[in-house]
Amino acid sequence: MKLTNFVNGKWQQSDGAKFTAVINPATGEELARVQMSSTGDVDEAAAAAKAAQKLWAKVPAPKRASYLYEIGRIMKERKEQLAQVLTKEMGKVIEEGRGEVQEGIDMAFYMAGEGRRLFGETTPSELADKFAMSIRSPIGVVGLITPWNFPVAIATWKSFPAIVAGNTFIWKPATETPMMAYEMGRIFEEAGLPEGVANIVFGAGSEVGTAMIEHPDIKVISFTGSTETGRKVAEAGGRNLKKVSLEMGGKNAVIVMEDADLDLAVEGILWSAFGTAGQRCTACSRVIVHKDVKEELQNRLLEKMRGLTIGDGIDESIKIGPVINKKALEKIHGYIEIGKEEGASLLAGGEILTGGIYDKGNYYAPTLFTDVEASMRIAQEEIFGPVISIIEVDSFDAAIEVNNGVIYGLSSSIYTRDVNRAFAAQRDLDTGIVYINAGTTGAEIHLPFGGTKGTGNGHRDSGVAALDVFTEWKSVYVDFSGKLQRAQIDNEI
Ligand code: UN1
Repeated sequence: MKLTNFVNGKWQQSDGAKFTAVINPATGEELARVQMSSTGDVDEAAAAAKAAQKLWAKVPAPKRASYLYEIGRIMKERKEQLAQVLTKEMGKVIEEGRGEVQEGIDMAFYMAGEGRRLFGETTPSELADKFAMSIRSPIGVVGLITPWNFPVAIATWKSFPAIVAGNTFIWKPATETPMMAYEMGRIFEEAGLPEGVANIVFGAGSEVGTAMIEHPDIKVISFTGSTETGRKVAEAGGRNLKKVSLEMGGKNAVIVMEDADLDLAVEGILWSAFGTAGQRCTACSRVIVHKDVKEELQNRLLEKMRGLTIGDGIDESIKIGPVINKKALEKIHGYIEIGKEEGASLLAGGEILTGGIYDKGNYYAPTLFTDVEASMRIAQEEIFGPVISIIEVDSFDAAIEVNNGVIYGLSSSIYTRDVNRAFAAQRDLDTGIVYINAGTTGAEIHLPFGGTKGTGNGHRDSGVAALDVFTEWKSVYVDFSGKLQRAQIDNEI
């Protein structure tokens, strides 16, 4: 299978295009080959998107939304097939593959509803017989750069609000997971989305991403990926006076207080730390535990970890799939070495799995470190793999301080039965998402998604907040007095 760009409603290959392999991380098998596009391909897509946007902006928003209803309907009909492709190219276990596709379906229907809202505001004018309102106006052509860990959901968080608001888009999916983008392109076609509204350009960030950020006709860049790359996107975007929305790393913690329901906490920790093999930006990678329950929590975690099945996630009995590629495997393992050198105690895991299927794919053993100091690198840096670091504290205040003592601020969680502490925590935890008595993952699409500090730059994906990224305010004054009325001069109040 050869994956080529989707531009102006057509699948096309540029002359002399190079291709690269798409590999199933569970088996090492080649699934497809994907085009590595050039700056010229981005130029072509931008021209198509620009022409299409002029017409698309004039389509009534409820009509634009009707395409989203159709896209959602097709995704729902094909949910199982999409989940299978997703699991094969990304590696997450099939149950989570289905969950991610569901997240995209939810986003389609939710944003379709926005077609009949897209609320603006009316405001009294300071002059008589004058009407004032602010409306959400589309921005133009937007560029979407998405990661491999949520190849469908994150793309829908960005593309659906973009189009319902009257923009057209160019989407650069991650090189590791282009098959889901191909599937979505087919769905856009089948839903009858007008040509040029949705464009997909495959390729490397260094070439395609850079070309998008530099392109004068692309007005917004919405990026999800590493903080390192995000910073470069922001710098280049700033130079080009673009609106840049960034969604980046996390170092999310679960806090377990001495009054917590420990069984519940153990389940929440395991699900949010080892789900998606720890490759979520919301993944739990630190457990901040009160000293009185540390031993007990550790023991229960260790016991439950023994029951985790690791393998090819296409098999329903598997709980933890592979990590995305060999480079990720090396990076995770590097952190284990660092943790040991720093003096943390390794209680479980800490190895690249070998033998049988493990030799073909990229499998890392679920890992538990304890006696971790909050300042250690394993407790500060994003590992993006199935690794938990346990940090002991002796008070609620210390737990909050440790939680907030990292450069990231995406998600956090606290287990406590004390309602006062729970409310204090939601106020004091410096993250964009806070969970009380639940793990750090599992954000729902109709709430804003994003984080503080090094996680973002003030914007949010998902929820109604996504419309703030893809619209700008237009203030409209209608003077029906029939005479010249001068604001600030003729109306002393
Ligand atoms: C991500 O890891 O980039 O909240 C997205 C969650 C999912 C989305 C994660 N709904 O864990």
